[in-house]
Amino acid sequence: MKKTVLAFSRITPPMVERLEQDFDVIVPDPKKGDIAAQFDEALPNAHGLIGAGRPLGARQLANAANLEVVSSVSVGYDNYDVAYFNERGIMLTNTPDVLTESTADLGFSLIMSSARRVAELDAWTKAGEWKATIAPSHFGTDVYGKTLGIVGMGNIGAAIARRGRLGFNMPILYSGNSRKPALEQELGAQFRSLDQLLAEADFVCLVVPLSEKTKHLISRRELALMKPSAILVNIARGPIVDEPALIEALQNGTLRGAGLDVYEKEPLAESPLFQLKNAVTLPHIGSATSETREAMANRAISNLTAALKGQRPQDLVNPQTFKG
Ligand code: 8YV
Repeated sequence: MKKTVLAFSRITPPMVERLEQDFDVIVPDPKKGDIAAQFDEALPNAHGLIGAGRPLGARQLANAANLEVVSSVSVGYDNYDVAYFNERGIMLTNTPDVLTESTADLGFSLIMSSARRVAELDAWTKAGEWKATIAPSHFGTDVYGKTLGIVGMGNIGAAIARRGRLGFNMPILYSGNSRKPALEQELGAQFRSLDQLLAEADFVCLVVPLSEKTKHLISRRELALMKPSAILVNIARGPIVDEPALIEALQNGTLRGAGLDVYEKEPLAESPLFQLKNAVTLPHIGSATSETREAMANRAISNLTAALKGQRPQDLVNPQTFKG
């Protein structure tokens, strides 16, 4: 008998087709009524869950008696209660590597667009405001040769640092839990404490996973350490930054600008950020290219399939749950 896979967010038709080769697949469909009700009804029979963007823990999974694996179509796994998964022996997989370069591209585009006010001046031009040669009040700030601070030098952080160092001649600073001798060698990257990095960098790029330790890592005190001419880029997770404190710094001009892809609450419905010309606000698109989303989907399907066939999945977050 085929095992059952339940999708907890929308998955594409090619994903469904690939999964159906091995499994019975249930994808809650808004056309058939309440999605949450369909999910709850299918959950007790599900052996595997696949999707992204939905918190899963004791409350949501209490009825998932047959659940063996949750395959997340994301690299970050802060949505999942890993301690609970471990207790239940449920495997959790993610999709690292395949999104590294796309996400780094997005991080770098936030650096560029914040510095050169790309989004703001695009809106200004389209509003018909360009009536004479632009004034110094429209000038941006250079990226080339400025100091880039990477908070969290993992794969994505390193890919952003490479773009900065090799493409833009930027001295690289980084902070985090461990030294990276290979990157120090490759890019001349220099390790700093977070406070030192914040004080020295012209661009601070946040690329740390969200955890209890990194929640509000950047709060009022940390923002005050940054140069008033500096730009903060967050492509990691919203709660890493104390958003009201950031908004205040942007309003007061104690920080030049921010490039944001993530927020404390998503989707970002209403926010004082919408009034701020010095904030670039993107709708969490770090990995959102067709190629990368397809690669992530395939990686997630491979992880799920391996787990449900008793093989060790390539990207197992909690190895102690593998009983192979
Ligand atoms: C995901 C992300 O697309 O991978 C991650 O951790 O943040 C994004 O790439 C998103 O979480 C799910 O839609």
